[in-house]
Amino acid sequence: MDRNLPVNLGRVTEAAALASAKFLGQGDKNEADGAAVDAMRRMFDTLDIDGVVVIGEGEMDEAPMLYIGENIGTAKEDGLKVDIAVDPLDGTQAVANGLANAISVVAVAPRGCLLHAPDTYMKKIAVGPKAKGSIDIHKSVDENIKNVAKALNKDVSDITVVVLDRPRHEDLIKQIRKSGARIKMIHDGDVLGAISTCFDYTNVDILMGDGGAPEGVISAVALKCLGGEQQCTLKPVTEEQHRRCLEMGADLEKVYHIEDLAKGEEMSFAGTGVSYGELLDGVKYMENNTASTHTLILRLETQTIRFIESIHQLDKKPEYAK
Ligand code: VTB
Ligand code: MG
Ligand code: MG
Repeated sequence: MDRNLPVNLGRVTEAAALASAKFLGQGDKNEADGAAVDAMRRMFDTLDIDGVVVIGEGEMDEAPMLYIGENIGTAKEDGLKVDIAVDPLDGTQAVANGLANAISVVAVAPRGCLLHAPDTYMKKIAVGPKAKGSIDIHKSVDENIKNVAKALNKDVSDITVVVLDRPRHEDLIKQIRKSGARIKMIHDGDVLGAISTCFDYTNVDILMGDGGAPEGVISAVALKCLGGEQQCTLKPVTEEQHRRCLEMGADLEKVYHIEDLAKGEEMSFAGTGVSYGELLDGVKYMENNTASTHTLILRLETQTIRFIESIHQLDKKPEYAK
């Protein structure tokens, strides 16, 4: 894939972040999400790719923009054919309530390489590169924590597990506490949670728990670029979710490794902070009608990790991206 594509993906997530960050704490998650979706789509349409959305904001009838199957980009027949996975705003609730760690994310790979995951829950375990090879989703919480501690040369009491704060995780939380490890609870955003395991300064060692399957595909791309590991199983809860899994011929027993979610040797990821966070700063509004963004850009081919801090002159931006 074009080596400039990842940086252009950063432009896409920057635009979505700038468009949605102004709704921080305003109590309206749909408004924040809508602004992110719109800005993302318009910026995508400036890119010279022949893209298809495989992970998006719902089916065509339900979502007016960035629906699954939508064509993206200006390239036609002979252009670069890619799969696109988006979450224009992972953490709509976080933005609405003025909370941390909302991000805008996209992942891109050659056509056919990203799993068309059903919109259901997924049980996940993820670690960074130093603990790669030490997890097994079929083993107990306690065993996994002990094995990760061993791989990281840490005491179990120095291990931190990041978990989505949800009632469904009550038992998981009990098991983590019993093992002696620490817990970092997050309101939203298990994509960022998974990525955090790859950066020492976040002090997060393992992600555990059930989050969205679409988010699982996006974090698989990021973790692949960062050399981490993720294992997942589909976990439909409602009848509707079971139906979606069956329709897609999904196997509920299967352990999905990174390679099953994101195939091949070429892919890119970009994520921009919307609200404040440990790994990425949120959008900051500054003097003279400027705003700053903080973006993580990953490219598997070279495994380059870029953090880009941009200062935007808002009066020079198109209306949808400010
Ligand atoms: C997670 C989280 C998202 O959905 O995937 C979660 O990363 C799972 O669903 O930020 P529930 O919210 O129903 O628990 C989000 O919270 C929203 O997309
Ligand atoms: Mg979203
Ligand atoms: Mg989401």
